[in-house]
Amino acid sequence: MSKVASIFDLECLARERLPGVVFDYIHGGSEQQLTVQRNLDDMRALALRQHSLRDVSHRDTRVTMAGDPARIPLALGPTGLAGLTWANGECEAARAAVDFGVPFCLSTCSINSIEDVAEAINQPFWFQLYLMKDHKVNASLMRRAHDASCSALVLTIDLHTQGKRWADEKHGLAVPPRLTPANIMQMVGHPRWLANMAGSKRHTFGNFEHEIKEAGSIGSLSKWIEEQFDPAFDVNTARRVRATWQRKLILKGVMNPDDARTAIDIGADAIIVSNHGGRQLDGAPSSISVLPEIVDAVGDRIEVLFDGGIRTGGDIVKAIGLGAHACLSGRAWLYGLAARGCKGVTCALTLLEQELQDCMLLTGLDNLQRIEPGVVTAQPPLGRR
Ligand code: HOC
Repeated sequence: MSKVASIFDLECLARERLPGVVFDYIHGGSEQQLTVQRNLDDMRALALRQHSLRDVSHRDTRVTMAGDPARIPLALGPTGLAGLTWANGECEAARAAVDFGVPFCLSTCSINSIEDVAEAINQPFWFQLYLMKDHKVNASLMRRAHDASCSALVLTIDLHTQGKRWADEKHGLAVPPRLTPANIMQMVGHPRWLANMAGSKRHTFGNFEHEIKEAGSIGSLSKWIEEQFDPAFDVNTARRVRATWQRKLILKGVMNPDDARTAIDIGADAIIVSNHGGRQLDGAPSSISVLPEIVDAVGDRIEVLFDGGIRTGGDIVKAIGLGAHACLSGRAWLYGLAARGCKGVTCALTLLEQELQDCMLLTGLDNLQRIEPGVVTAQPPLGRR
């Protein structure tokens, strides 16, 4: 088995192992993928300034995220269809997260259901909610998350429609994947994936099997989302969710100071600065570029979490250095899951932790919550004044 040195290696393994229809879904973004690229480019463009004459033999990376302990400041962010990359993928990823000691967030659009994950880990986890037009479905999902002891509800606010992912449209992405001649060729060409998927408990959206009649086989995903998801979702809807859900509430998809202040106003416990990994509004700025102004706007009145372009431990330091309390990542762990299941997720987390430790050693940090200004900067311009 090839040696994995970075998240980028896991990405390559995922690309090799998955049929194109599945890999393109997890890897891609909307339209021209401008925002996907910005998340990566802007993160890379930041510089880390070192302080070397410091004793950093003791380093503390622990933090609490929305009240839950995390061994490193990173939670596994919600990602749709993870269970199409590996049999029972959401349960496998949740197990890896629990064993490692970081929060796991299950997507509404997962293959394993809320109950599957609760049974697999027997520990609290986070549940991400998309609001449907049918309020009965929303109420039922919240009730089920509550009954499964979910400690936090992550309410995604940026999916009034699904960003158009051109690759998914060309593949005719459906759930379960549609058996077109091209897709059959791809699947047959990936026998390890095919054999593994045969062991899957489910092949469609586990959370909707009893909620939405046609959820057993969804022909066109984007059409289904248009039909089911609620474009009327506004601040009053978010207030109603707050009134219903008594545990921690996190608003995901905050990209401007106004929405951040509204989150405080409605009584959310945390926000996630996120452009949905560049999968929604193509052309949106990178999440890292808007983080400082959002942090300035809300101060420490709410926990500010960050998502968007985390591929190394140094990226976590960058986000925290610019004011985030902690981070979430989607693709980094998904590549691990797609490459090697539960072990691959553990591998992704271990790599990120090692890189985080190295970055702390080399920048002179013993505690991430006390990063002084100036550690994370724009790359200084070349040349003398
Ligand atoms: C496959 C379900 O987070 C994504 C999801 C949201 C879209 C829901 C569709 O693909 O970015």
